Amino acid sequence: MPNFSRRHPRIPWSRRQLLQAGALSLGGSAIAAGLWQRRPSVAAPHIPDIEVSKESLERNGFDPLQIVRDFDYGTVYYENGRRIREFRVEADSTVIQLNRAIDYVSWNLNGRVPGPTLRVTEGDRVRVIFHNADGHSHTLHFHGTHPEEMDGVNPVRHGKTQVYEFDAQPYGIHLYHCHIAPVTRHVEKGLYGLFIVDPPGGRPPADELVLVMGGYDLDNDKHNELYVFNGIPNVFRDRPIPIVQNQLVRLYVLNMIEFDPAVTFHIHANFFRVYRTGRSLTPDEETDVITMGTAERHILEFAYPFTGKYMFHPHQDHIAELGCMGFFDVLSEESWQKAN
Ligand SMILES: [Cu+2]
Repeated sequence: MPNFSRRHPRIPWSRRQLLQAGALSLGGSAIAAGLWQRRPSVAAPHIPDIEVSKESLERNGFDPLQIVRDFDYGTVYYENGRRIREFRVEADSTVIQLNRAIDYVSWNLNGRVPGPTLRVTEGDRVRVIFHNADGHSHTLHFHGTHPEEMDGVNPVRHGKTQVYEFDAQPYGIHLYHCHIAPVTRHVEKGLYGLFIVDPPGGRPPADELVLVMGGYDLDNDKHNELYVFNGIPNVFRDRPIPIVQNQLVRLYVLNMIEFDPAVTFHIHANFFRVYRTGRSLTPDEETDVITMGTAERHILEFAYPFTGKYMFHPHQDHIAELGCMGFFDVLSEESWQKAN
């Protein structure tokens, strides 16, 4: 069982460190955005009293809040002067409690939805040892550039192991997911995750967060009944993500919602800079709502000039009302230090 008491987010970069690194430049534009809202633009979710208890999260075996700052860099080896990052990923089925009323059989990777956030640097050799402990056949199909035999579309049957090995390229924020038909079913049930390829020189220091949007089609009718950030509905509505005032946040956001052609991602009371697919070191645009088709993902950077609790959600408000809803809890540096 995970020990939740130890799973507070790490102490982020101090404001001084960020200033030194030149990473704090957003405050002015964020204030200028002037989007302070006295009332939330989205009505309170209409599903009554369905929050997941701490006990349920422990039973599920993963905590969405812990996933927010959990990056798997693999085991590092050097072969012929080449850096190898080796990952172990196992597919299986587990029952997860989505809320007080609903248990759901998820198909997942390393016991969690989304699967582990695999993180490498461009040019690394990536070796993923994929074991399928589930009764159904599954695969891992990575986005990025690689040869055909590493494309992850050939079934890995129950009890079998497949090694996927390729060079990490190009840098950006990518993903992996199962590619067994019907892919909608295999993805909807939880077989997906982020694959971050850092640029060779890295990015400026920031408090880095992961949010993966998903949907659950509970009755197999090709419509989602519940929506989530990091696997569980409304979990960040009930337990906001703590961040620090005026500190640069780098958000890695992925849309893995099947059946809905596209969703948006919106944050309250602020603007963010968009690095589309993470394929650039300079922002492509600045906005407060961005449209993402399935499998689209972006890096969003922002800093909150005011303390307080601020919503984030898709602006398809019915999707937000069905579980894809969260808050950032913006703390002063002083209260952050006290809380940690
Ligand atoms: Cu699958």
